[in-house]
Amino acid sequence: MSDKRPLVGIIMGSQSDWATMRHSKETLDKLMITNETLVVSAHRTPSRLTKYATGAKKNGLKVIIAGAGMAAALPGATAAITPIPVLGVPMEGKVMGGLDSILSMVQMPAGIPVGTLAVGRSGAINAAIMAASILALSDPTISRNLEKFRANQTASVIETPQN
Ligand code: RP5
Repeated sequence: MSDKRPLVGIIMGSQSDWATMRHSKETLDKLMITNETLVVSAHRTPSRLTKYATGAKKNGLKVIIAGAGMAAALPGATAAITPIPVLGVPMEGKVMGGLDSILSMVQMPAGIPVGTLAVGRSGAINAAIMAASILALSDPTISRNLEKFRANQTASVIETPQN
């Protein structure tokens, strides 16, 4: 790891989001990027969210990945408190596969952006890679790890489909 303190915070609105959000953690771990995880809900635990987001910058976090479903307020509410980049991961849900969640994250009012990724596992993985890209701008070790990760991914794509 390039730093002992977590550089990326992975937060989620519920334990039920972990099955998706663990992909963010697994991807950051592969990239050797220090991270921490926390269940925190904009609706159910607003004080926990305020404490976490208020302290995020001084605690050394550089990016927050926030996963949530339904009326997915967590990324936006986090971005309202902290100036560090917030990447939103919408959960797949019962309303048109997660359309409710993605719109809750994408439709932020001007001035408080949330970088919103795809619904579900792809979004969770891409949020981690996007966090790595942001960190790589100022961290040569993460930059090298990210280049290796992408080269390995490219090398793993077969040309001929297999049965
Ligand atoms: C959201 O409500 C959470 O992010 C979760 O995706 C959804 C449902 O939560 P549970 O009822 O499963 O705890 O706040």
